[in-house]
Amino acid sequence: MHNSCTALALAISLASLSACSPNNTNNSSDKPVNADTAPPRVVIGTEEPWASEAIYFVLTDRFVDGDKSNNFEQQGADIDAGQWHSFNRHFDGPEGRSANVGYMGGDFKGLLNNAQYIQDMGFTAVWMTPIIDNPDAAFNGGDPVGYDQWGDGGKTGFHGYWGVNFYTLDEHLPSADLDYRQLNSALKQDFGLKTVLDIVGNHGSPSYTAPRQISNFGKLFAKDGTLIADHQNLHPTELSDDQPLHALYNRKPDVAQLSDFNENNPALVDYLVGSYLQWIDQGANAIRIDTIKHVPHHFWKTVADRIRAVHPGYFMFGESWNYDAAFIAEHTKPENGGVSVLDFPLQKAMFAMFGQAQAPYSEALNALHLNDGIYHNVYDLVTFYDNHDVQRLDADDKGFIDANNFLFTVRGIPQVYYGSEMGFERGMKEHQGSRNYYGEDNIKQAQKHPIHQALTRVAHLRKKLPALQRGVQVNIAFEENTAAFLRILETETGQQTALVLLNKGDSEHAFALSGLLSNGQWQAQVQGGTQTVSNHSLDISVPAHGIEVLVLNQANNNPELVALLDALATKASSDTTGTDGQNH
Ligand SMILES: [Ca+2]
Ligand SMILES: [Ca+2]
Ligand SMILES: [Ca+2]
Repeated sequence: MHNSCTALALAISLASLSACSPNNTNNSSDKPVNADTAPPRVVIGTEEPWASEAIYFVLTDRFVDGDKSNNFEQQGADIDAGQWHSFNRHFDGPEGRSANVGYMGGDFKGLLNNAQYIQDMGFTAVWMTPIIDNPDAAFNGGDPVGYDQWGDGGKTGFHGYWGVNFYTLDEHLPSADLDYRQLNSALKQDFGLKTVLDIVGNHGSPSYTAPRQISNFGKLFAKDGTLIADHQNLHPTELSDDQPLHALYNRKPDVAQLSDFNENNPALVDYLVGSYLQWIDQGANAIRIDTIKHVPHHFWKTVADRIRAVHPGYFMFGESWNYDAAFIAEHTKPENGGVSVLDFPLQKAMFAMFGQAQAPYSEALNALHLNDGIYHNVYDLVTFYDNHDVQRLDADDKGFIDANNFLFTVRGIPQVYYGSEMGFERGMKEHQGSRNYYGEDNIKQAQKHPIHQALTRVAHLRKKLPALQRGVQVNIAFEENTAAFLRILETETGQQTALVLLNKGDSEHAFALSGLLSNGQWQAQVQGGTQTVSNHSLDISVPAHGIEVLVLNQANNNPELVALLDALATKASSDTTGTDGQNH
């Protein structure tokens, strides 16, 4: 077994070594061509099936309202003279801007009605915000929220992260003829879209600091509707061990005024795991874990083990909102559950490279972690330049085009936040409009937008090229405005190397590449035609804010590159000794 892996397995990580087993064959149809000659080495970043996906992330309530009958516009209007109603809680900001912390009508129907739009851009998966039942009113405690004003007071659970019943869909999402199972089924069968379930394990709803408890805030219900926990609007330190309804909660505050779950209570673990398994059974293909760092590793290890006991190899990634790679990488270790993470350190670098700062491409080098083994497998990380938590990318159209060209070619599984295909609410933070309602008018506009056009091009390139999905990344040069790197995939069933050339400058750039390139006929994916590499060098120009991807469908023959790959293999092999031996 070691011999077949020797070659390469990557400086990356130990997980990949198991993929080198000769018995591990993959018959998927997206394999590169040229399978005639069995190569002596195996070079692959990851065999994780999710590496082939590209994820479009929607805040479901803010995407498209496809069914007015589930908007519940009068919800909460009967409480305290209507001040805690849940629908359309609007804030005006400066310069015509606005934000909203109420429900705005987006639902499963609106998502399904626009699935073709998502598929056409080149995405293969949709991540939706949590689908579970949230409180039926705005929160009447906490710090008041306003435009650009952080707080939960007056905010609703439109985002889904304030669960009160983890087994029931929030009433704003389904339609009479479209529940979660039906949505998943239709997205897959008709549009080839997988789904990511967003789960919470850290907390329920806002649960204390209110003048009085209203609606279902602070409560937790079982699948059959039985009340199983109630914070009773008490500060966590005031909860009592003598009150059974307090047993599922921790005794100290954690995030905001949210009820913090007691991860050491087996009943709590059973409750949550049971709900996750229920939704997976209804068709969720992967899980994104909210606030993962706010619950100890042992909890996630238990959750992952129990899910994978039923669904072997199930892919999960967590939101550990931190820019220290060593910190967030802890989640990726098998002993902590083997959960991939959203790549916040690379997000920070992308924000700097493609936003107002226009930092050089070299900014990314410290965040890529290609060969240092910090992450269990760096190729499994979910990469993004913005989402609902962070400020939207503050860039002009060219910056967004540059960002997408990088995101869809660099290592990792790309995730794009709804609306970024047209620079929607660019530069905005939460409560400044970053989560505003998108709607079909914007979807129509987006299809004519230059960001959308360039995104579609590069997303389809990634979809077509296995090397961009799972190939080992070898950097050639990361400069001020240009980057050049290889993505190398050599397996027993075929070989493909992609040379990625990026230019975020305002003028055409003439790349003069020598070294690391293998001789042969490379196919230019953007400009078209064939480029012949001889003497391991290539001269080629890439337009301003442009991209070229050249593909070689044969084993690499460049001595310098082959030596480099072999050196990485030796390192991976020695790293393996004594650390993870039971897997080999
Ligand atoms: Ca609706
Ligand atoms: Ca609700
Ligand atoms: Ca916690």
